[in-house]
Amino acid sequence: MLLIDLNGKWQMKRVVETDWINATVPGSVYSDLLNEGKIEDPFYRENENEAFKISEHDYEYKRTFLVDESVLSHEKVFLLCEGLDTICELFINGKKVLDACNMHRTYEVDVKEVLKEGTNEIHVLFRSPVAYLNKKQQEKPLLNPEHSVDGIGYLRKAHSMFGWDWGPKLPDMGIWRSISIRGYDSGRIQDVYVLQNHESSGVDLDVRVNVEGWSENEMNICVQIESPDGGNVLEKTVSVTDTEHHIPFHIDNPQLWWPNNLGKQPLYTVKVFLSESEKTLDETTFRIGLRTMTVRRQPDEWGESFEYVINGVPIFAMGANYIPEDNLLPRCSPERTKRLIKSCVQANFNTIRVWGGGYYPDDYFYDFCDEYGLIVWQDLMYSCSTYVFTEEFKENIIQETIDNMKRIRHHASLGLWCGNNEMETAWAEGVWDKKSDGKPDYIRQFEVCLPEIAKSIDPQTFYWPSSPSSGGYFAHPNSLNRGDTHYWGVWHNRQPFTDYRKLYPRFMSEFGLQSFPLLKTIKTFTLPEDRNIFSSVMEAHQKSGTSNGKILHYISETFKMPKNFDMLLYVSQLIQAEGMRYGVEHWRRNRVRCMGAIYWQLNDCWPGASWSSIDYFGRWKVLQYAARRFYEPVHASACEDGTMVSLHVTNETEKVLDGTMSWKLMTADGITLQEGEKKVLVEDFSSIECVNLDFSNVLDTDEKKRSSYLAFCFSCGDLVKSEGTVLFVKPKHFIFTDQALKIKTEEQKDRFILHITADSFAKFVGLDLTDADAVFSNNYFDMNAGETKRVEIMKDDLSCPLSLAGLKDQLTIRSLYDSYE
Ligand code: BMA
Repeated sequence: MLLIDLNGKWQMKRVVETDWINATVPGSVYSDLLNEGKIEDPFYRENENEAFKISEHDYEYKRTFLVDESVLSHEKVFLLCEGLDTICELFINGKKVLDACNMHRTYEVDVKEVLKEGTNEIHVLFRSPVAYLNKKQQEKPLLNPEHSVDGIGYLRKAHSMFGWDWGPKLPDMGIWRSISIRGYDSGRIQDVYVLQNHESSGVDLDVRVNVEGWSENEMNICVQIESPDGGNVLEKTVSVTDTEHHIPFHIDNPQLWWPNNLGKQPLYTVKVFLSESEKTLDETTFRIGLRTMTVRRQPDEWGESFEYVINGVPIFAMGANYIPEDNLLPRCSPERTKRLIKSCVQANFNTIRVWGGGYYPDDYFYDFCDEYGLIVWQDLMYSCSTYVFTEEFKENIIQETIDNMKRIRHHASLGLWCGNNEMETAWAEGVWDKKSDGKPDYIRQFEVCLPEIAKSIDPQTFYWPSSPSSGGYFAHPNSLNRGDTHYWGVWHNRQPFTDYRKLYPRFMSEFGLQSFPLLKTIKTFTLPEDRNIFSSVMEAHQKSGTSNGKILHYISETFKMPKNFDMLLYVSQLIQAEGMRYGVEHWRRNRVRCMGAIYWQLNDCWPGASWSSIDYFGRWKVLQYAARRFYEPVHASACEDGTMVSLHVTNETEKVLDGTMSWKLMTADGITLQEGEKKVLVEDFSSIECVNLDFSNVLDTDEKKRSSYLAFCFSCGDLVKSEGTVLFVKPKHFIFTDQALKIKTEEQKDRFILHITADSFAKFVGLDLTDADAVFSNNYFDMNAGETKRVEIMKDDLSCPLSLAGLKDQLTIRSLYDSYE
């Protein structure tokens, strides 16, 4: 039971200084210094370099709090620290009560003896994480990526805070999650785990309640299970006889939880009370979803399948990789995360991978995934580094894993636990073997210790040793024939994105292309003179070497040279979106053989160039809009080869579709050269080729190939389900003409409606607002000559309220044709 909330106002200072300044807890050194005007925004221009130096110093925090007799009258009084970042000593009234060294852990200390009635003082001393790593590296160097501070494997602290190929080096410190004093009498609930057994007659629940008791008095456990609408409550009470109790429930007519686009997300509330006579000693509440969820691996003609199976249904996983939302953790909030998760489902995601180089997200992250229906692929927090698996390290990470698995395991959205990011591949295919003797430690950690913990703490969730992996023990971890795959030939090796079509992975969990964020975002960290992609400031906000040049390389393969900085940003996003579309459509066409596409990466932790589809400020890049189309449950796509085109439909729904695929070969100014249609039946959860077309007779000159395109559309009755276009040359060689794009606007109570017209074929028609942010119902789409497109903006999705006139003032429109001279 909460007795004293220690969050709120504290004081802090650098240890060697004398003046204390105001601080906020939960919080951090960087954010306190920033709030008190002691440093400039570390994200601005090249401020990161100076700001980094802060992390080379030690800092301390203190506050006082009042303790009255009622606090001390509890049998047990604990200090609960839900997040300490990272190496610190904690004192109460001058007595050391805790040494902590793991940001991912929850620490609890019995403080009854050190507290006194009246004013008490708590004092936390944080040691520089950078000084610590430097010292440890001198003793025995560990391997890690070039882009981070060396030795990250020595500290259980979000690795990306030390710099990544998309994020700054700002290894902050502080009390980053809640801190409080809690009191208990007689006993308390230690943990609750709900095991589900799905039968044809309903769902059997085994509610496993562990209690800790220190009195002889009789205690009772009461469990209540409340239906999603709250209307029905099942309740059972048992008396405490042991530490572990199994309380069975049967749920008739269960309302099953489904991922986004596959069904609803009903959540049952579980309440557990521990009581003594009439007095409640402890209680806990959480929500579960009734579903079965696993990963099926079955030998087949290609090797071994790797697919999520939910409630018995194998599904094609669609989503992106999630990284920490901010390098300064106090800037994260439920509102920001909610907006991000909502953006994922708006773009038809059904899954999200929490990448292993950050931290275990807050409870609200999983709550939103439960509510919106995103399956969470949860990496454990190890990435691209070697670790020394000493007894001390082992104890530390076991505790960390238990803390986090117990916290997260009940969430309906939890899909799997994965040992680490890209470490098995580094050992099996990289150069680590020649530089380090840590390979046996790797096996002990990820293939013995952690899976054992997972099995005892969360036996109902699938464990996977690494991403990518083929099942472990260095057996071709990045094989295309089994397990999951990361493919970086496109981008890191500069291969053309058309190479994606040469690959038939079982589950693609990482692939990506970089782009720049929007101009509005770049303006937040640059001066006008910095707005050139090779300026020192723009290069400082590109963390992957000389990748600004690589973005230009990819642009040059597909598009004309953009005419100015702003257009370069736009075209960089187009190339990224085209690459991802190209890959995903191919893998969805090969549904069954491939059952997942999770692109790298969803979001950013600061403003800069990266692989993200949503930038630091939550703004949708072109890719996020493209994902909304290429992840739509019913998606039509084209596979072109010269003047041959096959048209396909992929159906990720339980409905059989009776529809029509229609196509038109057209000139840019709207003359139809050929047209046709075909009725098709698309089975549930399947992908089919509808038709194979050969235009070699019509498109017999370069001139015709450069001025004609194919528009296709799959519809069911009057409803257009999905549509697209195909060019027969690269867009840079297509002859576009002036499209005279026009917008008519209209206002309704909850939304604005835009009617857009084009005089000739327009590609990647992009809408934006100069200052405000909006999510458009469709964006960066293609338009046929003479066509009118309707696009909506929900007022709820606007970053600030706008009148119709205000909206018109800010609205901009462009297409690929406007990007060059
Ligand atoms: C993958 C990820 C990240 C990295 C990204 C881009 O390997 O796991 O470590 O940021 O590639 O290079």
